[in-house]
Amino acid sequence: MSAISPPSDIPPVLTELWQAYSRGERRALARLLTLAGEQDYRAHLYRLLSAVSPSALVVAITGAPGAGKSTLIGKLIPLIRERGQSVAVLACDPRSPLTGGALLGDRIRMPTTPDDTGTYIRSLAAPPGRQGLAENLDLCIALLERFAFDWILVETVGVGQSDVAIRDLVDCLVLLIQPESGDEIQWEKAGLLEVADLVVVSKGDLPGASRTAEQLRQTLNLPGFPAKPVLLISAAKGSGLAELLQQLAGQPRRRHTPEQKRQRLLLLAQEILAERFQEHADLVQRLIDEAQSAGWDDWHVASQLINRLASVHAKCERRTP
Ligand SMILES: Nc1nc2c(ncn2[C@@H]2O[C@H](COP(=O)(O)OP(=O)(O)OP(=O)(O)O)[C@@H](O)[C@H]2O)c(=O)[nH]1
Ligand SMILES: [Mg+2]
Repeated sequence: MSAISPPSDIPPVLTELWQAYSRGERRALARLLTLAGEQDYRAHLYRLLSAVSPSALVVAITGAPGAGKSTLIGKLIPLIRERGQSVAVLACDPRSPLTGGALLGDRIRMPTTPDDTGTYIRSLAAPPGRQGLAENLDLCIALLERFAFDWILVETVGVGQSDVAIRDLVDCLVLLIQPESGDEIQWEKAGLLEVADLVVVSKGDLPGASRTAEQLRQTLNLPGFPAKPVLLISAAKGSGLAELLQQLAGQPRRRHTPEQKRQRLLLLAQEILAERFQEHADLVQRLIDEAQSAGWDDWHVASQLINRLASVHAKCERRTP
């Protein structure tokens, strides 16, 4: 990693951490991943990370709770290490890591050697409104990418819409489906079956797994449409894992195509907008009161909210580009 000197208006605490992180210190990486969730630091981190050139393969593994995501990741880690490559895991937890049990469960299912510097596992809390997708995920991926991990695996609980959004943050989206769970119907409704790059039926050692995979192949590979791979694996038996890894390694790195970049920017803009509405709750309330007495329609109120927020920010944010 090159030790780029941070610009002079970066807070001193961040400058120090950035230098330690640039020297490859994992403790600094951990701290920066925490700061990536704090509003005061996010803009600075985006600036520091703007020169990162894409190098990692970023794979999201999503699926219903209990589909076997953590177990699968736990089995992929040693296979990736055997290839001589490093791997970082981001587990997006819809519950708070302080109160939820998932963090501990995930760690147990993803055993790692403590002194293996080629592996890193981190849990991210996803705010309730985001339904499983951590809002600082993009920044965390960039931090891990600059730390030179070859693979970044993201575990998210599939809850529909937010996982469709995750597609734009990663190179490859894997949808994990348990045998005979009926989940296919839910994913189909949410559009996730359509946007997933790879569909994997987990727990291939259980009865009905081959049947589920066959049904999915028939549903997904209709004549005239691009073929979508459906794989059958068993983390318990270790079957299908090498094939899955090979498929993943061969995926095109689409994260930095113009279309993905555009989608990521839109997602970020929406996040910033949502944060700013929260920051300016007083302005929002004033406008709603005003609208009520003036009898405005909802569309007009919403448009005014955006306009006023923009003008407040234009006044207080006189930043040089
Ligand atoms: N029979 C069988 N069970 C499995 C297999 N993989 C995982 N399981 C079991 O499925 C259960 C859920 O596995 P996890 O890996 O925690 O699933 P998850 O999708 O990460 O779950 P959440 O993080 O809670 O959403 C555990 O009891 C695992 O032991 C498999 O290949 N075969
Ligand atoms: Mg899990």
